[in-house]
Amino acid sequence: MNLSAENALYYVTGEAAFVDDMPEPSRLLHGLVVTSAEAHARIRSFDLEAARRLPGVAAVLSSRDIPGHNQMGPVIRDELCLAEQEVTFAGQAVFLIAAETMELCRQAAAEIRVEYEPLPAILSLEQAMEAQSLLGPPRTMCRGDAEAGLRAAAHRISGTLRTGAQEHWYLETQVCLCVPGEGREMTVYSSTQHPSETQALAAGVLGISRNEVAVEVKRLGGGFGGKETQANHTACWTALLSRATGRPVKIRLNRDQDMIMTGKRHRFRIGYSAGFDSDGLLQAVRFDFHSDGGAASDLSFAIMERAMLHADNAYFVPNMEIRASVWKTNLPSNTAMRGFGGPQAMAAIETILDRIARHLGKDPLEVRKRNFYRHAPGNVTHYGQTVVEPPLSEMADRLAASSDYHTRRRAAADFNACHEFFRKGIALTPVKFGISFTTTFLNQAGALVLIYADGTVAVNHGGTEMGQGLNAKIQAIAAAGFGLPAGQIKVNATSTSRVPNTSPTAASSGSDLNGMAVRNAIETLKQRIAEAMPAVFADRFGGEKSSAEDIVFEGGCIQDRRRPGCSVPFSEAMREMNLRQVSLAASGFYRTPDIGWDKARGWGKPFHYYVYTMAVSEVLLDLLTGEARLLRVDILHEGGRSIEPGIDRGQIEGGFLQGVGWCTTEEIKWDEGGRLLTHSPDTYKIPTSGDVPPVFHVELLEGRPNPGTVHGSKAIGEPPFMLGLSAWLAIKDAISATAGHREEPDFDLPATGEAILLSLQRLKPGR
Ligand code: MTE
Ligand code: QUE
Ligand code: MOS
Repeated sequence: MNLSAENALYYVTGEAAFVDDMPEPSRLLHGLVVTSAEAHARIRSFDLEAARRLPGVAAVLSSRDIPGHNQMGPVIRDELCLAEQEVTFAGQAVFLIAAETMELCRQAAAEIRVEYEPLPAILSLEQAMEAQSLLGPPRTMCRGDAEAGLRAAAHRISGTLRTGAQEHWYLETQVCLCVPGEGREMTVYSSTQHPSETQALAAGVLGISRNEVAVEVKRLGGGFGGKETQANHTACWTALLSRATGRPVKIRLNRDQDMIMTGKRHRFRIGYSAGFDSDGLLQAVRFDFHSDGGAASDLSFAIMERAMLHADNAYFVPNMEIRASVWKTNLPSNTAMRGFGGPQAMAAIETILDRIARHLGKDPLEVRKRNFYRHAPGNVTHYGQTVVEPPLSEMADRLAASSDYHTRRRAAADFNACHEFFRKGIALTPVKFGISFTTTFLNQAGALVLIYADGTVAVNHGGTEMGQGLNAKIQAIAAAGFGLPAGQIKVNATSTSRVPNTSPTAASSGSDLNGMAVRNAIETLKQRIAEAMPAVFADRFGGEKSSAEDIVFEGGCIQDRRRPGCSVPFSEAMREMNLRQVSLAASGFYRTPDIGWDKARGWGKPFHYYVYTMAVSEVLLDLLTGEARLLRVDILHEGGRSIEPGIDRGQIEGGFLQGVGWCTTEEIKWDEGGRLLTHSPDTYKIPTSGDVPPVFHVELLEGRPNPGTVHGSKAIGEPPFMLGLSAWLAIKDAISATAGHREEPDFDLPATGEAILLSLQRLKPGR
C-alpha cells in the first residue's frame, strides 16, 4: 500500500490534524448547545437574561437572534436550526451559548429558565402508524403482478421483520470552528462530508450569500453518513455564535451530546409475503417498508428509495410489489448511514431466502443460487435496469470451495449433534449494490489541479477524506496520470473556494466521481503541455520537430516516444512551461454518463454499475448465555481493478465488522419519555478488535476491470457493510439447529444476547 505521508502515515503517528487539533485562533470562544429534555412540548416562556449577565459569557442566542432563515433542512425545508414555539424531540437545539471557557458555558446554561408544556409524543413506528403521522406521501414500486403471483405459487410464507437503529460512532464527534473575516465573510472549518451544503446552510442562517462563506475540510475522523447532513447543524450553530460575537467560535459535541442530538440509521419495520415453487424458485414477493424518519425529513426519502431499489438484492423476482412509508416520530431526525437503506432491504430479502430453504428442507446456498440474477430474461431488476453479466453463481461456487462451505456445514451438524450447550451455525450471503446517487444530478464532481514551476503538483477535488482513503486513491490517480512518483503529488484540504457546488462524499462514489474529475483536469494540462513541448525539444536537442501526439509522461520525465533520448525531467519541463507562459492550472469535471430513470414510475437505469460481494460466516452459540462468537469469516469481493488493494481490504474488513455490529450487539434504546438511554460506550456496544474473527479471509477477485470507471476500479465503501448479514443468519442457523432446523426462529435484528435467549426459549419443545 501507498504509505505516503499525507495518508496512512500521519494517522499512525498521530500527526494527522482534525478540526479540534488546529491551533486555536486568538480570542477564541467555546460554544455550547442547550437542548430539549422533552420529546414533544410547547415552549411557554424562557428567560436568558441571567445567563447573559454572567461575566465571560459573550452570547446567549435563541431562534429570535438568527439573522437569516431559521432553517437547516438539507432537502426539504422542515428542520429548524433552533426551536421556536415547540420542541419535537429530546436533544433538539433550543439555545446557543458562547463563552470564554466551556465551564462558563455550562454555568450560563444552568442560569437559563425555560417553561415547557409537555405534549403527547410519538416514539415508535406503531404509534406513528396509529396516528397516521407520515413525513410524506407513501410510495410504491412494482413489476408484474405480485398478488396473482402469490396466489398462484405452490408455497407461501409471510412475516414481519424489524431492523434496529445504529449509531455511526465516528471517533471524532461533530465539530466546527468558525473564523469571521472582513465584513460578512466567514471561514468554516467543519468535519463535514458535504462542504457545499454546509456552506449553503451556514450562509442561509447568517442571511448572507454563498460567496461570503468558505468551508474547508482537511479530513474527518470518520463520517459513515453521520456527517453528510448533520455536520451542517454544528456548523450553523457555530456560525451563528461567531457572527453574534464577531469572534472565532468552536463547538465540539462530547460523546453523550453527539449520541443524544444526532440521528441514526433508520429503524425499519418490514412486512413481507413470498410465493415460490417446490425448488425454491421465487415467483412473487410483496414488501411493506416502514421507516422511522424521526422529527424531520433529512435524507429519509432518498434512503427509502435506495431500500426499494435493493429489495431484490441479488435475486430475480418476476413479480414484485413494494409499498413504502416514512413515518414521523418525536426522535432526532434519522439520517444517512453506510448502506443508505440497502442493509434494511437486504435483511428482508435474505430472511425470505433463508426461510424458503428451511421450509423446503434445502440448503440455503442452493436456494440462493437458484434465484440469482443470470442471463436473459432473468437479468432485469424490478425497476427495469439490466444486470449485465452478473458473476453471482461463479462467485458463490468459488467462495463455497475456498471456504469449505459444504464440509463445514456437515461438520457443524456433527458438532451440534454431540454438544448440549453449544450450537454452530453457518451462512453464506451475497450483496449486489447499485453505484450512483439515485438523485441523478448528484452524480457529478469537480477538480482543480495545479502544477508549480518546480514540478510538484497540488490536487484539489470536491470529495472529503474521512479515513476511507480517498486522498490516497486520488494521489495514485494523479501520479499515474503524470507518470510521477506519488510523493510529488499533494492532495489539498477540500475547500468550497477551490471547487464549487460539490456533491456529498457519499453513495460510495467519492473516488469514482472525483477521480474522474481529477483525471479530466490532468488530461487538459497534459494536452497543453504536449503542445508546448516540441519547441522545448527543438531548442534542446535540435533535429526534426516532435509532434504533440508523441509526447508521453512517464517515469518522472516528458519524452517523445519516437525519438529516444528526447526526454526532459518533469520538473525542468515545468520550469520551461512557466518561462514560456503556459498555464499550469486546470479545472476538471465529470458527470456519470448513460444513467437516468423515471422516479415517478420507478423504472429506468439509476445505477452506473453494481458491486458484487459475498461472505460465509460461521458462529459458535452458547445456549446458556446467548453469546454468539464469530469463528471464521471468508469474503470474496469483486472490486474491478483496484486502485489501492490495501485500502480496499481495509474497507472490506471494517465495513463487514460495522455490519456485524448492526446485526448483533448494537442496540439503541430510549426511555418512555423518548430520551436516549444508550448514549455512551458503556451501554452501546460496537465491535472491538476482540470481535474480529480469529480466521478472517478476504479475497479480491481479480481480472474483471470495470468498464467506464477510473482505472477500471469499482466503488468499495458501502457494499461490504451488508455482508454482516451473514453473521446474523449464521446465528439464526445455530438457533434453528436447536429445533432440528424444522421450526423458524422468531428473530429480529439486532441479534443481541437477550434476543437470542428469548428466541431459544420460544423454540423449546412444549412452548
Ligand atoms: N471508511 C472510513 N474509514 N470512514 C468513514 O467514514 N464512510 C463510509 C465508507 N467507508 C467511511 C468509510 C461511507 S458511508 C461511504 S458512503 C464511503 O466510505 C464514502 O467514501 P467513498 O465514496 O470515497 O468510498
Ligand atoms: C445514495 C446516497 C444519497 C442519495 C441517494 C443515494 C445521498 C444523498 C442524496 C440526496 C438526495 C436528494 C438531495 C440531496 C441529496 O441522495 O447521500 O441533496 O436533494 O445526499 O442513492 O448516498
Ligand atoms: Mo455514505 S451513508 O453514503 O455517507
